[in-house]
Amino acid sequence: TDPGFAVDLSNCDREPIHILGAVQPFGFLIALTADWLVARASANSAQFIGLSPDDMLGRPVADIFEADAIHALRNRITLLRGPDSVERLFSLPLIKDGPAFDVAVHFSGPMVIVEAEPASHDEMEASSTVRSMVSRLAQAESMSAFLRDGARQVRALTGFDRVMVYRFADGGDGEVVAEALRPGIESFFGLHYPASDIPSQARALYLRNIFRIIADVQAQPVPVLPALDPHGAALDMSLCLTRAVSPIHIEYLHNMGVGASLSISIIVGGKLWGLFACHHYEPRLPTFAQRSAAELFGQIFSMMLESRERAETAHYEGMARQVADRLLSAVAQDHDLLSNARWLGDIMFDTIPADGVGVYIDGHISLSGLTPDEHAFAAIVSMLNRTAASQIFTTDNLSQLLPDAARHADRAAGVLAIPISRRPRDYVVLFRAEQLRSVRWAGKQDKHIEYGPNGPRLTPRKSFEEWSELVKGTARPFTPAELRVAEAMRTALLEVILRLSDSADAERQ
Ligand code: BLA
Repeated sequence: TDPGFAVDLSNCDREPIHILGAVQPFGFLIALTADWLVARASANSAQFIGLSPDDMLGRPVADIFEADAIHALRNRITLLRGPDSVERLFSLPLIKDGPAFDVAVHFSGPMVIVEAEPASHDEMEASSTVRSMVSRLAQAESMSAFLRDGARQVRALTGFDRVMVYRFADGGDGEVVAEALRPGIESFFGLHYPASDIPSQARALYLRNIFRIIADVQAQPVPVLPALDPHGAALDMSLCLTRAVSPIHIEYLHNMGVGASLSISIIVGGKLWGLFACHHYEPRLPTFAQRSAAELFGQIFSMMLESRERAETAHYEGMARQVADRLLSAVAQDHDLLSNARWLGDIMFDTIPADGVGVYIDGHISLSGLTPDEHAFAAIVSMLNRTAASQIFTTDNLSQLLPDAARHADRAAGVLAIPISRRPRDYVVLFRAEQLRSVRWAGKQDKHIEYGPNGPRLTPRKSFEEWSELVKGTARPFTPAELRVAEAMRTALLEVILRLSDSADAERQ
């Protein structure tokens, strides 16, 4: 990387967080060449094994670790599967007459990376702990209960003060969709943050390495020596458990008054769905066994979430078909219903949540819920006639198309329009209010805090303000699933309307 590259708020998606070259002080790291010579060591190694990097660099690891330890490490390395796997060993004595360590090994390119921290001698059985966590989750009745129980389980396991389920939207911004808290701390539930708070390189890394801990936000990172190998390359620490994290992110945590942070990736369908994001207001390092269990829990939680989402989609599609059928048979019996906005809203809002509905038929207007007034609605209809009159039309920011619509964004920023005649003219239109309307920061002002060099931008409150700025005038977008439902309703409506006009024709003849 360019040594003159300074990270600031405008370029932090370019910060090379996988090669920052330091570990956190709770453990140490040794990098071995393919022939098991020590190529790198973290500057704090003497604190753990009495040997400094100078004592070790260039020497065969057989001179340093006990034969049994080397044997155990070699065995584990043969178990590594795929480029992104990490193996763990518990309570392993590394040096003669020395203490035991909890150890992780993995490959970074051709190098074997050994990370170790004093053994916690935690007798916890990760698999049975996780099994009981999972069995509770399986009983959750709704998606929101499932997410909340997930947060509670992670809090029970790790002891962190705050455990959030943070979910990414398509644009990369995110929302706290569930939370478990130590009593007495401010809730972040329902708050939104801009995509920039977890920049793209961090997201890419979190897909490969699903667990990270910052055990003490105040702790000084410890360099891994030498920083560059003879070819000038830095050590890729993507998969390290002790990786010291981005100073920008540390500043964020510091500004929030957080002492320790832990996060676990939630991956659904190969994509980063979200994170368990956890804060503690003191430094905190769960044991190696607890961290391993939390990581395993994250993987199982992700799989359960994926299958729940699939079941939810199937249920939703079934419900949508029923709604279309109900619409069809009700309107066939009483076609005045079609121009009754209130009735249409009642029937449609369960499957396509919206704040208001308008109908335009033969020049007559009917409105219900949060909508523009008649005059503005007529302007929307004429815009629809000019644009995509024979197809379903959506926007999450109407004022981009109709500048006048900015006036009523608080009522109708998003539009889903279903044409209900073959020629342009008649529509059922669903409206969504600006999303800010329903989201407000609830908490008290931040308590007094000394901000880092980038100032209060790096706080959740400022993040939330930034997100608010970004989404001003926009509604929560209509999803592809909702569009499919709208399509089914359109087919149903067209069918009745055709039948009605056929019978009207028949009467005339
Ligand atoms: C990483 N940012 C993160 C992580 C979270 C957040 C959860 C994962 C690392 C961890 O476990 O702590 C974001 N944390 C939040 C948010 C809340 C929270 C939104 O608690 C809300 C309550 N961060 C910024 C800005 C930049 C930035 C403006 O806010 C850059 C301009 C950078 N965030 C940043 C970087 C990382 C990060 C670089 C990666 C840290 C690493 O893994 O090295």
